[in-house]
Amino acid sequence: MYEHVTKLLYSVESVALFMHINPDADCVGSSLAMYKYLTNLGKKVDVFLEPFEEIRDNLYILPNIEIINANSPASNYDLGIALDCASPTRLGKKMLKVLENCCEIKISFDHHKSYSKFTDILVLESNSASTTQILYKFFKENDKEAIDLEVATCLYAGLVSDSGNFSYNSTTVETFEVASELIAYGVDHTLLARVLYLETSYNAFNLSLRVLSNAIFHCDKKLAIITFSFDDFKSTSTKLVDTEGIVNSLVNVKEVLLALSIVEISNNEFKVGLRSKGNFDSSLIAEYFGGGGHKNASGCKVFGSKLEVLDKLVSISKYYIEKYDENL
Ligand SMILES: [Mn+2]
Repeated sequence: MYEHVTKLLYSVESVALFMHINPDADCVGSSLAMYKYLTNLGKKVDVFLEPFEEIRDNLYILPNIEIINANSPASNYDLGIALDCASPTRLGKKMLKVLENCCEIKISFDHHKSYSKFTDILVLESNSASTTQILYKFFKENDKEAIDLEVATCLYAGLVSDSGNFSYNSTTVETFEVASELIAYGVDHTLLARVLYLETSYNAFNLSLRVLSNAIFHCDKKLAIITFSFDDFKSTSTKLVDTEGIVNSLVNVKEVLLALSIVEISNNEFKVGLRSKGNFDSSLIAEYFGGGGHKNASGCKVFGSKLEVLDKLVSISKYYIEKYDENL
């Protein structure tokens, strides 16, 4: 099913891999898995992340993470591959230019429901729990021998984290099949689940105490919201990356259907993370504000004062919650 991409991969010598801004475990996992796999096939591979973008501490558990941005971009690559990037803006301004100007052929591997095409070739499977799930099938069909423990570990990292530890709606029979085949390579799945999905730093724990104690609920507790202000970050010595996962505590409340995390990133600019349960499609709300993602996990940016942003988000969320209740 991937013959055209397979043929292309065999014919190239130099490859540049591109990650998305604010990289998560699926993005880093798919990039490092692709890096090791192609290196095992004898290709020359560079991995790029937009300058000044931060990689979360817990991702340093992944093999070969030090090669990210180890080289500056060369003037010419046979192939450029974007991983887990749903739109060109997700690459960051500088890296989008490198992909556009320095790569002869461009491919994208992605699994986002809302996707805007920006490469010559697109491998998009929106039913896949993670980008790494697609990559595993591709690697297996292409040259199984080049999959080793490091490749399997990076693939599993994306799988466990993007599937919400195999609990989101996107987790399918295929997800479990891929997981079991990866574990057969000797992947330490207990360690990956703990470090990538469950564990938090002491400072991030304090940040969560602060914001969760101020959580607000609407629509008979079906909608829950937490907000992170500059002040919250300052008093707990934390940053944007430390907000990751805190919203899950809210969606885990029995009554909650939709949980929002609203993070102040600059004046009048807020990053919103949405988490939902079951069939409630949070990405519809994210798309309304120009963002996107998956049914149970999505994101967007909303502009305006804190009150305006809250007002807008609450009213759109209420609309979708009422619509969902009507259809039950
Ligand atoms: Mn992903």
